[in-house]
Amino acid sequence: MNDTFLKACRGEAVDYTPVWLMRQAGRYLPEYQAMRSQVDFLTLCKNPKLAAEVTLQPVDILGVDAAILFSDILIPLEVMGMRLEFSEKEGPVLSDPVRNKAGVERLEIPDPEEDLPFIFDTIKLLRKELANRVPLIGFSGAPFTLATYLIEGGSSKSFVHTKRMMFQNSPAFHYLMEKLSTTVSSYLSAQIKAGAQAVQLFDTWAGVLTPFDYAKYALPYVKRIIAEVKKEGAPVIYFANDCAGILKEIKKTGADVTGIDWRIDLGDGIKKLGKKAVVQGNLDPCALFLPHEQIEDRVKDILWKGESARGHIFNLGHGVLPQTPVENVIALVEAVHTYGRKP
Ligand code: 1CP
Repeated sequence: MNDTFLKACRGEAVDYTPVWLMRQAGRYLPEYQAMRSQVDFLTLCKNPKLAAEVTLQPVDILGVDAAILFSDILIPLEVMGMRLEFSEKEGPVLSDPVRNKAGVERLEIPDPEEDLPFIFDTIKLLRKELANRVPLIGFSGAPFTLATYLIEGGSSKSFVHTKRMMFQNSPAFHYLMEKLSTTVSSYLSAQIKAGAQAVQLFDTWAGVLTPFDYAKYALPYVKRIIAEVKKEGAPVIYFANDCAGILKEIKKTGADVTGIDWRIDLGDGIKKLGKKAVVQGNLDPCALFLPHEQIEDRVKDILWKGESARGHIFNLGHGVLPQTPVENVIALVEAVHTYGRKP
């Protein structure tokens, strides 16, 4: 069994630096595109057989050291009572955004196993199909990031509705964060009970907050979720995109592993988190457009810097972009496996 990834999460000694990639399943893979030409995105997420197939594609094609459940962070918002659509152009659209107390009150706290059975069926099917080849990672959006989608009604640039609600209607905002935190805790715990061997909390938009506001409006909920989910015994990874300005606060999350985006030098990130930290990251996803030798140089640099932490899991600093050439992603994984061998 390849448990290198799980050992690295726990800060244990490993033979080589393990690697997996955020968004390793998806549009850059022709095999994924073939599947998507047959079914729409939400149908794919809700069909355990197809979702499991798409989850396994990068494991077979790239030879990564972990699989990540194919789903989306917005899926649980549907069973909280929101109408969710993915439009080809605009991305996710949530109708009737939540902008006040009444909106928060309407949201239901789901019973994950009861309301999202396909998630747990997919996890169980994947554990069977993986047969311990590599560990399976489950995931959820972190409450602040989920709140931005609920409040904005989709993607955003300025997050003006989110911050306005945060500042002008703090009680309603905190009430929303409470409901989301309860949902995320039970959702991640249920994923681990069903067979997920590690879980990642994606806080994609946490970096739009000032350090003060991150500490006040987001961090307490992240801490609470991580403390709760850790009781299940599986490692918890916390990834905040654009984390450089808030790393001092992120140090307090209690996560087993901290994901780092590419905007900060990995060595500097480790200095801020302390040498006891286990880190994940942080190649710029656009570095995959470089020639192979230059990808290798950047891999070596990141591997070398990762050595100063208690543990390092190689990853990109954010998700694989749809335009990425597959052969470069394969070359990346090979380079990590070649140069990440421990003497
Ligand atoms: O057209 C398509 O096929 C849909 C594209 C797609 C895919 C492949 C979306 C729509 N989601 C996903 C899968 C997905 N999303 C995974 C699968 C597992 C893997 O990594 O291989 C994961 C973990 C996510 C998580 C996710 N969804 C995040 C957090 C991670 C990140 O990238 O920051 C976020 C923010 C979303 C929202 C989302 N889902 C999809 C879109 C277009 C968006 C909007 C992004 C935005 O607001 O800019």
